[in-house]
Amino acid sequence: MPSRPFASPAFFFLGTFRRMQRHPPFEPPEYLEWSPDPSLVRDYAERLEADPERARHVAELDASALLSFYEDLVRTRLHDIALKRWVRSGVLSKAWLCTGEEAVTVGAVRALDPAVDVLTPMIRNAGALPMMGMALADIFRGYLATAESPNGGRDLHLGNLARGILQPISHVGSSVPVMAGAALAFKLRGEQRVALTWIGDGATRTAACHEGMNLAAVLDLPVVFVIQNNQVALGTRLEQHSKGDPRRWPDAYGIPSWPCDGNNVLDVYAASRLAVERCRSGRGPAAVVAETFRMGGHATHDEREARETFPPELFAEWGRRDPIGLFEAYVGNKGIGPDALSAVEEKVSTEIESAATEALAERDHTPRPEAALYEGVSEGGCLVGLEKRPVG
Ligand SMILES: Cc1ncc(C[n+]2csc(CCOP(=O)(O)OP(=O)(O)O)c2C)c(N)n1
Ligand SMILES: [Mg+2]
Repeated sequence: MPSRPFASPAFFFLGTFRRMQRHPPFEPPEYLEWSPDPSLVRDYAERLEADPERARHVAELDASALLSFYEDLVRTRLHDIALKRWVRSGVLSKAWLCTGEEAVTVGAVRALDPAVDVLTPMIRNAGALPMMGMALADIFRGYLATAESPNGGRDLHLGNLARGILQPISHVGSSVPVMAGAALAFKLRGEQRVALTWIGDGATRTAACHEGMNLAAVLDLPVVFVIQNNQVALGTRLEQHSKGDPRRWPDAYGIPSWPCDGNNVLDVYAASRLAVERCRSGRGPAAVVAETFRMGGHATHDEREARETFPPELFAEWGRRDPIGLFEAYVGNKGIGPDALSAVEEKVSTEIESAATEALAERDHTPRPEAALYEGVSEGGCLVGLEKRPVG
């Protein structure tokens, strides 16, 4: 019999559960009074045990690994809260956040080997950047578009080839053929490396996405496509832009896929590990289909419209599934105490504050206009960066 640590809902009220600090002006109302729903916490754990292959990957995670997941989740949330504070205080006009979707990024990146693999994050995957080694201050510099920002203030889509991060393309779907191309390079060179990108539910409807996924399939390329179904594309709900079950979309290309609970970081991780394993062993592309929900607007400017796009009950339902709160409840029941979680939150919070302060101090470092014409333009593109990185 597998152990059932959640047999009694009362277990949660014995002091094992610790919630990260709330930030009332900057978080969805559903998160402010959050407390664990015992049935959801039970489902969370049971899902991880349901499939032996996934359970094997989760069972390998010790307390220190689980705390690393927590660190990545908390950093992703606090990064967004720092940006929202900047919006509210007039530093930025708007920011694109991933509130409620943090687990889709963290779980997928954790499945990669950051020393050899490459990824391209979409706007809701900024959490991937520090996980691949980009300095937090550089991410804030990107938003401020200062001369020292990673792309010299050209764009808030950030990359760092030396860290395996290809700068995303603003046109959604276009990163799909680019990552198929990176994977083709790995295959032609006989390198056991994997490329990964996220594709929003809306972005899956583009021609570029279709061409890229099809190319990856017919050439058996080592690329993982994480379909991030957050139920909406800008202000268009899923059922307004697509027919059929998103979990079946990869079937159209003959690409095997692993559906997962996008609010369960360990389920996303386990599904992504299986997808990455397939790619690394030369068996061709794989997809992970993560179901989640955008708890805010497309960006900070249309949060009110987003609340009108969906009924309040849906926000309430997904609000109960806060990926960080559920993870806190899960690890609390695995014996990770409140002090360990507090220490992580305190460390990350200090890092975020100091990175934001560092970047803000350079706020008036406007890029020289002529720098846009030549600096960083003629280095030979991504192949230079891909070759520079060590091969495992
Ligand atoms: C090819 C293209 N068409 C339209 C846009 C404008 N646009 C930016 S984000 C977005 C919605 C994308 O939705 P989805 O792929 O589901 O990602 P999400 O924003 O939900 O994470 C649109 C239509 C764009 N950037 N590129
Ligand atoms: Mg979407």
